[in-house]
Amino acid sequence: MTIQREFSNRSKQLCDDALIEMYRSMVTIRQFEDEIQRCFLKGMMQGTTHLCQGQEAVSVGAMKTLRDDDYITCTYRGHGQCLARGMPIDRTFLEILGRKGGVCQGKGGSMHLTDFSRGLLGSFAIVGAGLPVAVGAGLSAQLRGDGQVSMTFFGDGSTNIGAFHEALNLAAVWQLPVVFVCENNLYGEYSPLRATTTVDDLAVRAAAYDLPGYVVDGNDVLAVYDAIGDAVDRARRGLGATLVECKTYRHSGHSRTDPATYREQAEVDAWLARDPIARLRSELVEREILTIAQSEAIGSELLANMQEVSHAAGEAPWPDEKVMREDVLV
Ligand SMILES: Cc1ncc(C[n+]2csc(CCOP(=O)(O)OP(=O)(O)O)c2C)c(N)n1
Ligand SMILES: [Mg+2]
Repeated sequence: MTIQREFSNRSKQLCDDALIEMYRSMVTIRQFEDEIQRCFLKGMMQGTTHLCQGQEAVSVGAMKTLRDDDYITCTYRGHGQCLARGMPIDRTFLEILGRKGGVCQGKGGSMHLTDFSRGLLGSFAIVGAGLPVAVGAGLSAQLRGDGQVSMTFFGDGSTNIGAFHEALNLAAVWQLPVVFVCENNLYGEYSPLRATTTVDDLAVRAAAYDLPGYVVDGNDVLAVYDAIGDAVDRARRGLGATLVECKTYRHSGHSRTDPATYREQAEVDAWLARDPIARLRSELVEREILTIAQSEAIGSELLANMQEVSHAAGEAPWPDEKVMREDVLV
């Protein structure tokens, strides 16, 4: 089975308002991550951060293809997916700072954002751990037969983990409605993909399970929407799972204060020139859906709100001690 690189152009059917909403969503994620990084550096955040600046198009393009009752799992680098799925900015911020009012009552933090009401079954800090859970959700959807789809996000590094192969195998054998979305950002922690993996296109691994493998430009939100839309369609029609590899890049380091000095500046510059937000903005301006002035106004409006949310989260109380003892299995 060969890799597929051409997809339906369903994005042509998106109305202007939908495109502007996707733009707003990507800008929101970028500003959110920038603000979380500032809070982290100020010592306001416990633990660590894994930010997704540069990868916003994958989250936004993918979420746009889903129904409200679909399921999602993601990784510790999952803030973007949660926000794109509609997790409220303020409650997400509170959660990451470990405060009262957070989506998980401040007990999950950055790496465990979860919201069952939105089908967000969990962010997983263990590499590859979200895939089998998504397969289980896919099995439940198949048994109910109501056309739900389960989508799981993971990094390139996860494709070398046993759970990745077990998940693809089971999804293939049982023809489950699962969409495997690999965000190939070319690095697993501080190791370039080539140091740990012998293939350039991770989508070829789908062939081992007789599943379709798609490769798409993960910095082009409309291309992501087209490709993942096709995979979701297959799943909903009972045709089974697909592995979609989105080629993308994280602008910052792996986590915390990683300066990412293991990357060549020329490589970083080349990817910054392909910034997914700037690309969508150019396209919308070219198509006369948005003016530069309007895009700047959107940026300022969202930033003012983000700063307010961040300030309020920093002032918010810690969870009550009683709450800390709830939901704990002893
Ligand atoms: C099973 C397991 N092994 C190792 C780690 C440590 N670890 C955390 S993130 C990471 C890199 C994963 O890279 P990738 O899947 O490409 O995701 P990215 O961070 O690039 O989004 C590793 C090895 C872990 N969390 N879980
Ligand atoms: Mg990676």
